[in-house]
Amino acid sequence: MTRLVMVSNRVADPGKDSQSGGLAVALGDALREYGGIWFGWDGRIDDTPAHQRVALNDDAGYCTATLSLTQQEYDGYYNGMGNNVLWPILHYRLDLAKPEKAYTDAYMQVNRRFADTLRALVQSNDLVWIHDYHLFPLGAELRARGCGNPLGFFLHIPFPPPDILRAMPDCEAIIRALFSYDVVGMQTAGDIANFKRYITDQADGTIDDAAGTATAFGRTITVKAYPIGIDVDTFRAMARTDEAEGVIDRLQRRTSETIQIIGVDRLDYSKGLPERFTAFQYMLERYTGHQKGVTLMQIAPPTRENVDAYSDIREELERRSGAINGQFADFDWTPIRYIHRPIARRTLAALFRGSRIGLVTPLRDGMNLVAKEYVAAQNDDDPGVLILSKFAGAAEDLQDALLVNPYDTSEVGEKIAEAISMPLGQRRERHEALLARVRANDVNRWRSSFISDLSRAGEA
Ligand code: ADQ
Repeated sequence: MTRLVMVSNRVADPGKDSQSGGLAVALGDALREYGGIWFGWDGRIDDTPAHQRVALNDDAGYCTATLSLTQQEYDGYYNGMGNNVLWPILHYRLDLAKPEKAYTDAYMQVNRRFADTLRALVQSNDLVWIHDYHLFPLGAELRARGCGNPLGFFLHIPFPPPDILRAMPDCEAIIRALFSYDVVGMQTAGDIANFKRYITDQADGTIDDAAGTATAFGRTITVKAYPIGIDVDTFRAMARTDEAEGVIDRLQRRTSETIQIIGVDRLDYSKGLPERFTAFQYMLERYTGHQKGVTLMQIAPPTRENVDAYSDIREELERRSGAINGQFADFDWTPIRYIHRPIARRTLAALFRGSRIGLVTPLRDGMNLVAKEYVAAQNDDDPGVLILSKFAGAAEDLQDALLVNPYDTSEVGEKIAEAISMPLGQRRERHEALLARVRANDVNRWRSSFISDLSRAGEA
């Protein structure tokens, strides 16, 4: 019997509402279907010998196997290599990358420790699916420990062109490690094209486009785009409960006579939030008739606050939203409502449905599930307009959104004005096309196409 072994940096807590309904649920469903284990960090720091111990739990209908990190591992592997090196570089932000040898060492050390523990948990028929940039080397470490199982890797964030990628410390070793997997999946065709360019130009490898394979370092692997999606019907239903109606009603009473624009992002420099505020300011300055007629609600919960770049962006956003509100607000209207904390997913779904414009303008994003959630939540007969950055992976598929260059704040401002005045017929046409794409590439397709390619690799 084939089981699935899922591995990610953090193992999701199925009890948390902010996670339920998202990727955590999709992966949890796959584990319930196949049986198996979800392995990774439990999110805790523990400097006692107990951090070595793996904790098993099967409360969620599948087994989780988790480890704690020591403070030194957390600082080097997670905060250092993960947040200060790989995340900025893979998001094209070489200016924010702070590579240090201690980080690379800790990164390898944690990947080796994970491999030691995981090796003992993997059974001979298991499919092993490893997620994201924290764990690039894990497949190679498992192979070094004699693991012959089908190994798959999926990168959730962008894969940049070779010249940017080469800023990664030990870049060649990391790419070589990817060839220990049988299937390497990325979000978009653009990411795959960048990967293939690295293989042909820097690794002396070859590509077979028809077969979807790359050959280098003595191995041939499947390399494909598997665009991640959402559970469309579940999210649509969440936006239509009695509770959701109550939220929308309250929202519309508070903002009567105004058009609501919504932005929902983790507070991260990759999400283009200061530029978004400036674009909104541009629109208010240029289209004075829209003043008092439109409100931007930006929900941006904190993440990674102990990294300087994140506290900087928080301060910048507070300054910018304060300045814009100071410039335009009146006793009966506040242009920007900035909420700096997590909101329950069911409330988010209702807020999406109650908002005429979804503003999703990352400077760079692997996919961006918020764009898809916004589309799914809309009323089919009176839908809102999605404004989407052309640098989000989602733009490859969602061509019927109003696509924008997020760096060009006047262009984004003009598109906001266009969205405000878009006639119902055009809104419906665009929404119908967008919803069809969101449905075509939903989370079930993402999961099952990856797993079936991985099983095929196992048979081969
Ligand atoms: P993220 O960078 O986190 O994910 P995204 O794809 O938008 O970005 O997913 C965020 C999720 O968190 C969405 O489901 C959203 O609804 C939820 N969320 C955001 N703000 C919230 C809030 N205030 N309260 C509660 N929930 C909130 C990474 C990559 C993306 C890629 C995903 C999945 O950076 O590019 O799309 O993984 O692969």
